[in-house]
Amino acid sequence: MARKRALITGITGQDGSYLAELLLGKGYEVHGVVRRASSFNTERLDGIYQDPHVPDRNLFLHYGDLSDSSMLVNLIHEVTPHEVYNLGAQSHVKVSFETPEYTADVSGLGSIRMLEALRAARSDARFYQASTSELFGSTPPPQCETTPFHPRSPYGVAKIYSYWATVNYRESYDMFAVNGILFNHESPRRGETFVTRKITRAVARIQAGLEDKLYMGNTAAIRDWGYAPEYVEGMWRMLQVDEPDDYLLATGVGATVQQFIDRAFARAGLDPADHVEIDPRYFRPAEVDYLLGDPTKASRQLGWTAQTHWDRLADIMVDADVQLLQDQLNGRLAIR
Ligand code: NAP
Ligand code: F7E
Repeated sequence: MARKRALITGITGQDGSYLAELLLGKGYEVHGVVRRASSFNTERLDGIYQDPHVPDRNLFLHYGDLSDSSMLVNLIHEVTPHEVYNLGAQSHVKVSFETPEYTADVSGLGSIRMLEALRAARSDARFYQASTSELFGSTPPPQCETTPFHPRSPYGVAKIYSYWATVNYRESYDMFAVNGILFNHESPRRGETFVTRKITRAVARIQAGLEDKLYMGNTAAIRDWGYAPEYVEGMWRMLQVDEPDDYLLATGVGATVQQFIDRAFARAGLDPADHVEIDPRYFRPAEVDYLLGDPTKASRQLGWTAQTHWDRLADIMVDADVQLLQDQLNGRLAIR
């Protein structure tokens, strides 16, 4: 059988990089959309080129942007993918309050541009939309696939548009289009300004004596944090079933930001009381207080279950950031 081709928007992000590795390992030809930037932005893909077990010759990167519909149309014609994973987004909730229109354009309209490109090409590719627990916003937990939405940020509002666009194209045009409603998932590749990575990176720097203080926003918020490599496996499974449907991925276990802080500092033998301070700059105009997912449907129908909960995740991320910093410091010493 011919090799399957997958197209990933957001391939340079946390999830895109893990998904690319997963699909290459399964023998896919992987195509990714990369934004032009003034400095390298493909760092998370470096492992693919360095790992002899991952066939990088099957990875193809294309310059593009979710705001550029003609580019997306041309790309669909060129790649003729079997599967499309729309992971590209302005994905930072706090930043979305400062860039609401841009966030709506990329994280909202971007999905319609991709769906229209597929429709124009009469493609029968299976389409995955990166939906989010931010859709639930202020609706109390536990949240499942039928829980009403009440987004609390321009990011959540943009993503709700993409959620319904995906449902609508499935119903209107008989497309295999699905939403993965993913709760927070993290890893050593998490962007440095999301809360878990901000904490674990600071822990490493405080332990090394490079910093002394960590300034935080609302540490009472509760999140259901899982491990990103497990979640991309769930995305792939959503496109392998017979009938398209929407699924929620979560661990079913929640913790406060404060609990994550305590665990991360303890892992490095530090006391957070000596280092953590609250800075109102990190508060949001509207907060999502409590997210806790019920992943029963994914467990029953996809055979997917999260293996890593927030406490083990904190350990993994602290260890990785401590190691990363050591490597960087050693490199700097070597250059001198
Ligand atoms: P991420 O690390 O922030 O990656 C976002 C990706 O989107 C990056 O590759 C980024 O490119 C790309 N991108 C940004 N603006 C773009 C544009 N205008 N055109 C094309 N690509 C653009 O996010 P992530 O954590 O991997 O999340 C992947 C997706 O899942 C996102 O859609 C996010 O909203 C959603 N999601 C994430 C979580 C989570 O907890 N991680 C949970 C639910 C849903 P650059 O590298 O050039 O910036
Ligand atoms: O915040 C609180 C903050 O920015 C988590 C994105 O991947 O997951 C992510 O969105 C919580 C919030 O993620 C700081 O107020 C306290 O309550 O790590 P975060 P998020 O907003 O949950 C969802 C599912 C997505 O879809 C998004 O794309 O932590 N918090 N102090 C802080 N957050 C940050 N970033 N920085 C702080 O200093």
